[in-house]
Amino acid sequence: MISGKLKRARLEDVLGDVGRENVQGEVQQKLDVIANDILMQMLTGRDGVVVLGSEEDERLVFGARSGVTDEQFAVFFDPLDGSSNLDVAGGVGTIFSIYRVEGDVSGDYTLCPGHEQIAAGYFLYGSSTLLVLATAGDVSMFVLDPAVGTFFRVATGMQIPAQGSIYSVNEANLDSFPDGFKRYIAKCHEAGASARYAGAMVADVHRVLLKGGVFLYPPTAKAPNGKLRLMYECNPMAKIVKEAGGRAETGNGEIMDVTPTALHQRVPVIIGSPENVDALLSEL
Ligand code: FBP
Repeated sequence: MISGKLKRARLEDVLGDVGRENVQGEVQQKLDVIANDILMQMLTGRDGVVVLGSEEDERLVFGARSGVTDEQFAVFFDPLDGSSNLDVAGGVGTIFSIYRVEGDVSGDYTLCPGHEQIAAGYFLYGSSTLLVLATAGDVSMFVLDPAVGTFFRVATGMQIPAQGSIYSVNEANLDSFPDGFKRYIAKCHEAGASARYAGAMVADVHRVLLKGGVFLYPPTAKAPNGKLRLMYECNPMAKIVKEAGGRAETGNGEIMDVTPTALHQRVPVIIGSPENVDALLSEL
């Protein structure tokens, strides 16, 4: 449904903003709200989905029927990642993270570290609509065939290349990066590495997953903890890349080791091929 809305966006006049800010202080795009509503409706209606956390909602949302089925889940999601690309038909995505939940959690739920995720994934709405899904020990890719409205698996057991010549970072912030990041990026320049930055984490991490390299969102003067959100951007991407043999760090340890303190907390991000991440960490 979201993929269809995106493809018809300019025809249906659903581009532009809704004139109000979300809890992040970002101006909400119409499609952010549409995607959030679609996911909330779909997920809150499912038995077993007892906790929901969205980038677009200030607080956790509790499913209607906690304690009904043995299989209970908490789902965290970024309904539309890369919102700044919407008006220019650039790559955007939906990111999700799933945890198992024990017992009755009516109204009270403690956020868990990323290592406890049982599954995570993203949909990338690009030249094709695809799903990358990580479960224990496997990363698989599926492509939507719009003719039949079904996702078909096209890859399983995906592995990130050990090393890659791509670095993906918003270099406009370079001056306010910590020195170690500046040194690493200077070495990328010297080595003739390729800079690729779509401005959407889903698109940039997907490229690194397939081609190798590293995606960065370092701390900056403006954002000392970086910009990207732990529960529904960094943890799920970390699980996917790590299940595929990569690394996912904050600069002070693994992303998935971070004990969450808030639904919308931010952490610095260093995600990618093990050799590239090691090379960067050695500069920090
Ligand atoms: P949202 O669009 O979900 O708010 O995501 C944040 C994001 O767009 C990431 O996808 C992307 O990596 C980053 O912000 C780009 O930030 P910047 O414009 O500062 O480089």
